[in-house]
Amino acid sequence: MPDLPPDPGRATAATRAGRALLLAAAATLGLLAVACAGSDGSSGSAGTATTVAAPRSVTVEIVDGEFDPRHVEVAVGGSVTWVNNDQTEHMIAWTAPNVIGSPLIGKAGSYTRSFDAPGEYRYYCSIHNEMKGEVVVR
Ligand SMILES: [Cu+2]
Repeated sequence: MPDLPPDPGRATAATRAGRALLLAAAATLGLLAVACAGSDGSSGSAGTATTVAAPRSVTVEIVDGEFDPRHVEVAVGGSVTWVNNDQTEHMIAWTAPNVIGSPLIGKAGSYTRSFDAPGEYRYYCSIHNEMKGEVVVR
């Protein structure tokens, strides 16, 4: 035969208050956890959205006496390959920084250079000086 507490109404109210506090605390912790997860996720995606990563490798076609595309971007440590789809030979020379250019690139030939430092690398064809291009490394 169960004994009732001396003051059931008061005990119940206290128990309810305690449960409400616990629920509020749990809800707050839960919201904080969700908020943290949300901010972590959004900061990651915001970072990739504002700075689109440059590709690791890029191909530039040489056709009709032009570099196509003339402007390319590549990641630091990445490489650019020039493919000669023209009928004549071409040869890449660098304006700055001053580095050795390519050997002669014959018909259907190609030349690949990797870039280890960020910067703007301008080049031209040492046979046809009007042919110009640029590689941005970032
Ligand atoms: Cu040329």
